[in-house]
Amino acid sequence: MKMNLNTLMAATLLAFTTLATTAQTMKAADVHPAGYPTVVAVENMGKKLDAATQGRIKFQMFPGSVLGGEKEMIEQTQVGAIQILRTSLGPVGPVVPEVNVFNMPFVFRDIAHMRAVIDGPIGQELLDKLTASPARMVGLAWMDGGSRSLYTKKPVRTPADLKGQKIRMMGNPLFVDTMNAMGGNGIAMGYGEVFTAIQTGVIDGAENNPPSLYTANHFKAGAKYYTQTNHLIIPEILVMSKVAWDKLSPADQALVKKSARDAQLEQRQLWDAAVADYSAKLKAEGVEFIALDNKPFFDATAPVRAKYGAQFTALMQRIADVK
Ligand code: GTR
Repeated sequence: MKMNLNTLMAATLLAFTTLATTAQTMKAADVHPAGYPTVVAVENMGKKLDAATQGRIKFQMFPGSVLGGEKEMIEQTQVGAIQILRTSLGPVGPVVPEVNVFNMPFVFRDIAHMRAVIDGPIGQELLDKLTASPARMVGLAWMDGGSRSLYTKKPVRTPADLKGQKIRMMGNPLFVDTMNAMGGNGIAMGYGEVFTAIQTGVIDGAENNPPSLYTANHFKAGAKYYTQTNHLIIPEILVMSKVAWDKLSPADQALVKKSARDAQLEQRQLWDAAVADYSAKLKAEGVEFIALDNKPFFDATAPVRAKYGAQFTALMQRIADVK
């Protein structure tokens, strides 16, 4: 059948309209600077999506907290001002309480255990719970945030050493309770305020993984002792604003999910290299790594697991059963 000119024009117009309505340049945000494993993995994800969709889906990366702290960025993602957000799961807890199961102290035995859980059915269930919640965010993938340990101006070896020390925690009451149970005084504060707070003595220290401690320069503010408590192993999460998600066709949604999963695996490689690299750099800068048996900190935080874990008993057992 021969297409007449009108049909051809109508078809062309339709194609352009479809393109115009579905093309999206998505703002992607992260508190970490350019070059950080999460930032690189998300940028690469954007490049692959751009190529696979002939430019219909692109990311524009805003690293280094330029769009705000994590709490603010979560809010912007919920309303659709940010389309792609990589955040710690920590500050997502107050918005979606179901995810707090991964935010509990010592809920994972070690990094390998955390990875086995996020890669498996429980990881998918939690992404789905976030998506199904009223938070207006779609859980795309997990990323590695390693394991968090204490860094302070004075050396810490036991919970008793933390007495009277003000330690910055991420904005989630669960973490303030965790620090209080560990022996210190937990203070909730945005990541961007920590440097000055240590420098001016508003706080005595904080807790994080080696890549964050190095790239945020907190050791230069005076926190030179890095005590290997490994009290929190919190996965990072990659989410899309529901506003942006709803504009995608089902095929594009599937493509985004698939590339997010690829980004999860790529970030993991970058992460392992970054932990080794930044740990060496911290030591070279004179940061003292204090190795210790963290059982006293594990025992001290039992009441926190009891309080916040009461609603997750069955799920926590399933997590513990993952080999
Ligand atoms: C980092 C994490 C960030 C942010 C930061 C913090 O480990 O990657 O997303 O949550 O910790 O302590 O605020």
